[in-house]
Amino acid sequence: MNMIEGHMAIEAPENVPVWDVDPYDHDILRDPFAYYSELRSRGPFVYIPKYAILATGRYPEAREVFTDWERFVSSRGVGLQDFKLEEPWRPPSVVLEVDPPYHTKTRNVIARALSPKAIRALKDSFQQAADRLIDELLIKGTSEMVVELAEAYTTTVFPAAVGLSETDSRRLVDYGAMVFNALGPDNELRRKAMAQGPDIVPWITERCKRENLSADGIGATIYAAADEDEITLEEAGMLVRSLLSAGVDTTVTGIGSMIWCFATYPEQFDILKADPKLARPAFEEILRFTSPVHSFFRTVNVDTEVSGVKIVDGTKIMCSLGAANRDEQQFPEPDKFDIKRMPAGHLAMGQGIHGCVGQVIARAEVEAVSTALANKVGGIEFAGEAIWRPNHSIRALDTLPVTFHGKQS
Ligand code: OVV
Repeated sequence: MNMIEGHMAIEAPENVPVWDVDPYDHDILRDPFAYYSELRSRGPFVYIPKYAILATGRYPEAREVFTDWERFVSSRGVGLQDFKLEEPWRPPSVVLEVDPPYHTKTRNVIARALSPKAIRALKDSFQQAADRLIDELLIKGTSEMVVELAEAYTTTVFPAAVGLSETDSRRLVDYGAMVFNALGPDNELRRKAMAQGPDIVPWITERCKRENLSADGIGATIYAAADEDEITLEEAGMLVRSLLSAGVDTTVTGIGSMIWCFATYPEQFDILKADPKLARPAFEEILRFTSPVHSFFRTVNVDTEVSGVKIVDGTKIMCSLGAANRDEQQFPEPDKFDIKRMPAGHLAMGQGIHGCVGQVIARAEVEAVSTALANKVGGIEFAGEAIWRPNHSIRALDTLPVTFHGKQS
């Protein structure tokens, strides 16, 4: 069998356009919107020879692949590598990289630990942290918002909510970067991220142990499920690892992208200021518009057909969530940023049984920040060039120099 990037090197299926593009080109990762548009226009699927994969940027196909977990499995990895053929860099996630029936058990445990009821108790502390930080940034005036706001805030409130006894902003952020870069090709970007493993992975593993977690956090709730024999102690530790894998870079990126959106579209920030209750729909539109996780894969686990295209077992399908969220068939005037749009069904947090299990806490974290902005900040203005940081699965800001102006009172 011919392999490429850890999966079977399939041929282009009949009637599927071949597109000689590299979706991991750094120019595309930094500014993907022309690529997204061409991906959608070429067809429901394209075949990308460099990686021998199918890619879809259209909403209906991306949604179909994401929701049908029986034909499009996660247990063979959600990146380029097929775990059936190659061993992944770390033991697979017991919730992201598994299928039912096993998935149902772990998902239930982590979903309960992150339920609306569990998260409600955290809302006040999130708001206090956000208010305090925005006050400081207002006094400072101009700041680099990736480090000073998005990372500073997320790596304070989230580890506290999980109950970590020790936090390290850099290691948490860089672990996320490793996990998300690992889904892409074995190139320089991935190797550079992975080179940090010996420093970061043992630290993460240590943080996931029960004795290093507070008695009242989300981590403790997960371990309590092991006491009830719902999961094993080892699985509990692995689910805490999932929290640290998926809960930091995603939220950091969401907050950075929110500031970027409001600096780019100040009239939309004025609308939020006039009605701070728009914090929730505003975040949905920020998610749709920026798609912090730009792509995830599924692996075809049975010869099948989608939109008239015959697809064979072992095919890797790259679902471009960023492209699907700008599909004009689904979202009229998709390139318009409109916080009142309420973009129901956007794919930024996935869809179906693997849809983001942390979305309640993510929303609570981000909405505390947007509420603080709406209540305290008069204007959000770029103070230099915003620079995006290439990552194989996340579209994150690297540098975001911004000035917060006070409210005239
Ligand atoms: C990158 C990512 C997303 C979601 C879940 C996980 C990782 C996990 O490790 O479970």
